[in-house]
Amino acid sequence: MLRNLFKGGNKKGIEQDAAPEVEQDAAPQKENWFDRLKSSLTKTRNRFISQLSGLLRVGRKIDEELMEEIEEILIQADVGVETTLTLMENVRETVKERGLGDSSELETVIKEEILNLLGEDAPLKLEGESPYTILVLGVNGAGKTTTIGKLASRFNTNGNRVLVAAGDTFRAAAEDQLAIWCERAGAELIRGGEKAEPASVVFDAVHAAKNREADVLIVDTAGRLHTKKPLMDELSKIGRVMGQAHSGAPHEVLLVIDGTVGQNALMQAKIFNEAVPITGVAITKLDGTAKGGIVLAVKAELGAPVKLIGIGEKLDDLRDFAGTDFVEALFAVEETAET
Ligand SMILES: Nc1nc2c(ncn2[C@@H]2O[C@H](COP(=O)(O)OP(=O)(O)OP(=O)(O)O)[C@@H](O)[C@H]2O)c(=O)[nH]1
Ligand SMILES: [Mg+2]
Repeated sequence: MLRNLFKGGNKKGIEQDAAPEVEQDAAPQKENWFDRLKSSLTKTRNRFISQLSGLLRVGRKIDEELMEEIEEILIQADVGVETTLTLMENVRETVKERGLGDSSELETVIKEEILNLLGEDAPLKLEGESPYTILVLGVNGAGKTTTIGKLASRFNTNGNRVLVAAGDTFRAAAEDQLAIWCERAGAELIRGGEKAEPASVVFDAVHAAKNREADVLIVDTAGRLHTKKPLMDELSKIGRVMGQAHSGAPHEVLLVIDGTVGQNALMQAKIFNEAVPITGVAITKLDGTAKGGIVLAVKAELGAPVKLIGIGEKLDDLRDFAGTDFVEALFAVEETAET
């Protein structure tokens, strides 16, 4: 069964005891979508593209010196050394193939090659045997719980019955924070209490989701440092327990990365990927960071696509990642700079 996450759906008799506080009017929101994305990328654009465009629009000759200047800008914008070198290698090849000589023609090639690097869009879809299970992980404060709240709200709005498991039993306040999000999102919360064993809370939650015929179960986990081996082992255990309780689970392993951390977050991500293989990445806090270049590096360095981006703290500030829109927003010309 395939339940589309973003197109409407019927409510299938779900009780709606807590309507999201941020109610949206779909049409105007769609209109504003690109502007919101564009404005949330302002700092990254200033750091990265404005410099790049300045370099490319002066009609310079394409030569090694120019290529190296571009590389420097990309690295400074948190695209990372490895990804920058790969990207620019591809740019050089395309320039050669097309016999380009003037720098004004480079912007298009760079955009194309960024899109190649990002790969196909891979939005989160609910498919397979229900309940569809999503395990959410990441370092402390990355934005896991907030992203879960936003996601739960979207699923609920689209007519899916949503359960959320409070797998973060580490901090007393964690369950309460999740409970508030669940109430806003119209999702049911399965909790085990402070200091309960996370894997056993999650095991119970998978069974509850099956018994209640939920469409989706989202599992919150405590933030953890990638260097803490026992905590990483605990994550592996949660993943295993989910698989024992429900075939194919976890269907999605969503790593939440704080966009303001930049390149360091990728190092952490690689270790999470070893504990539980990641199927997708959500990058949060892209609003207000100049380090958005990290988005370009995720697929190339982790092998998992960026599926979601967070551009604010509100319920509707979560977007499907769409490569073309992202690149267009990143390279958008600032209208305000004209006068
Ligand atoms: N500006 C902005 N803030 C965000 C975004 N996503 C999350 N935050 C904020 O980041 C802070 C941490 O978010 P949480 O969701 O609690 O993070 P967490 O990963 O669950 O944290 P722990 O459970 O403590 O590991 C909160 O203040 C959120 O409001 C985003 O996309 N943009
Ligand atoms: Mg949390």
